[in-house]
Amino acid sequence: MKLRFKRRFSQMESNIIPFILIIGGVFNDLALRKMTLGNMLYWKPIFTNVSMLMLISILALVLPYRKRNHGYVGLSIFFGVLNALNYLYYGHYHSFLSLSLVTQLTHLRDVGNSVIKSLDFKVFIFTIPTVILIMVIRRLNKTGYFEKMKVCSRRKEIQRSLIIGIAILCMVATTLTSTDRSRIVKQWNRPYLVEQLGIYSYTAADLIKNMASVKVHQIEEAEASGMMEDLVGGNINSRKENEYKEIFKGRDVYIIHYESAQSFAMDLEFADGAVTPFLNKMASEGLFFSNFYPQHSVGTSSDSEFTFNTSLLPINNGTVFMTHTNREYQTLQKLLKEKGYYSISMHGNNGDFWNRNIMHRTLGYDRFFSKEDYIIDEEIGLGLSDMSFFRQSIQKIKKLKEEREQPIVATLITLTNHHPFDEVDKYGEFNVGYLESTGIGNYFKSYHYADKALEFFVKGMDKEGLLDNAIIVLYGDHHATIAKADYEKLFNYNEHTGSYYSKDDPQFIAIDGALQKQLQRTPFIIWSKDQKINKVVDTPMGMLDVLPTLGNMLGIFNPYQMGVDMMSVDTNRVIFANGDWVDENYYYSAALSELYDLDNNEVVEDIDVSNINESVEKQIELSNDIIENDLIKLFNSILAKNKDIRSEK
Ligand code: GP9
Ligand code: MN
Repeated sequence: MKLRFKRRFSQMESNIIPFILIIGGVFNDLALRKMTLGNMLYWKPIFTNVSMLMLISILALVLPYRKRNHGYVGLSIFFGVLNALNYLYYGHYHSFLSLSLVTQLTHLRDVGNSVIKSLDFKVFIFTIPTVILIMVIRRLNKTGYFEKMKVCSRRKEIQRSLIIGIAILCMVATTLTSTDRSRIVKQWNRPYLVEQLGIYSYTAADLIKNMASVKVHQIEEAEASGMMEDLVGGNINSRKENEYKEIFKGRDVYIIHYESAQSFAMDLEFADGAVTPFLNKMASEGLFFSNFYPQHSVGTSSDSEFTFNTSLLPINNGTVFMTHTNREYQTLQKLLKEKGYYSISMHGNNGDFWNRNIMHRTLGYDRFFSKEDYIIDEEIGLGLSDMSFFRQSIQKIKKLKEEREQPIVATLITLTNHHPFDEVDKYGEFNVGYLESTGIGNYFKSYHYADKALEFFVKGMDKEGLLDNAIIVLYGDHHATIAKADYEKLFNYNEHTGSYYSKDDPQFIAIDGALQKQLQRTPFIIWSKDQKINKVVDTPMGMLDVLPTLGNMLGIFNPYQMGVDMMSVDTNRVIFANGDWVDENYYYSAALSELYDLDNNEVVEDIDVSNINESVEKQIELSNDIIENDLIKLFNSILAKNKDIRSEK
């Protein structure tokens, strides 16, 4: 027994460096999951990490013995950087990095600045394992440890790491549920994969999927045709006449893509008044969807533009605007152009941001006015200030209307109200009381500026007589990635004591589950000067439902839409690209596999939602398949072929 222990110990001793490397890698994953997803001590990811780190550490074993420590240090640095980048990315996008995002590098450079500006110094935690490893190697070098160590045969060491690593992986694999397996293949729910399997297994799975450039799954023509027939048939059969049909037909359509505008702030007032007084006025005068979710994924602004125009979900392993511009989509722009509209988009940032120069053509816009089409007389944040953007855009629209008889549809994409909201000296005065100098307080200052710019635009357009036969369609494109600690400040301030409730105070409001999801809602308003429709709709609505709803009012119909006409339903389920969903009563978090009651934000255990989850996954898959496999183009070609065959008979 003693001899065996001695042998075991000397084996451990001769592997102290890889042992410290693996412990350090596990520590980094624990820290990452604790600081992002919140949960940490769960056995599956820990075991999976040990096996993955063991298998990856073989890379150092192939080096000559005296170079191995460099290899171990290099791997340790890689693990630290991988976790640190994921930690920073999660803070901005509430998801984890994917190789597919590499195509977004141009875009990430700019957003990267705002991520760096909000750099959280906890990120340096991920350097600790490497520092310790280097110190131990230095120490052992001094004692001549590596010279004295008996070098085992490389083949044996590699064999041992392979056997143990694969054995642990197989053991974990036997515990995977069907949901786990399906999510590993699809990978649109990254937080779930990291939570269940740890960052190293998720990264390896992502690498394999992207390197193999595996499509969601290849589809035979017959299968594709069947799927599309069901979708189109379902849309045609479920189409219901309602009083809003063609109510705005032929009017000019001004679409405001309202950057980072969240609905919760519309109810807030401070010493200087409401955060968004003009937006609130528009909501009270128009058709206001007060329970609206933009359904964006990692593509944020561009996802919202995509879903608004196509009534398809964003993909979750990348961004359509960057990687799927060469597909055929049926869009609002194309459908209105068939009715004689001239279609333009306008934005005060570089045209290559989010690849808009390319993707706006794919969406069917006739003209895209980007930064180079404007006089950059005032910059705030990522580009031209909203006030200047709107002032110049009114003149461009006025000129277009003078030159053209036809109705126009114009999408104006705002920019100033963008993370990290730190140019408070340029937003104008707006006192936010106890929230002064906080991230959320700066957001309200920035939002208040954007509200003033919006007011300037609407009044400026009206002064030019451009609103008499028009509608304004406004949507908040996504939430503003406000830190949870900031939301807690807003909800847990005790104005009697001038201090904040502590987390164990019974009055403390935790920002999680359904409340966190509902805070991410954004406004959706269809407004007209004549207040033709003046109503609040609180049925849950997603960006998917915009084209069906607005299209009915404009007299257009998209047979490939995946949303519903909100004016024809009194119940609805909003689904998200990561498998989450929300309806009138519940919010389901796919990452946590938890169901929350919307009334009290409590977790509900006694309701089986597996059927709903299955149907949600089918809808996500259908949307992904349509995009990945270009099924609209395929189906249109099948229809054209059948038409030719019919006409030959
Ligand atoms: C960039 C602007 C903001 O031009 O649309 O993009 P976002 O960072 O919100 O996706
Ligand atoms: Mn945006």
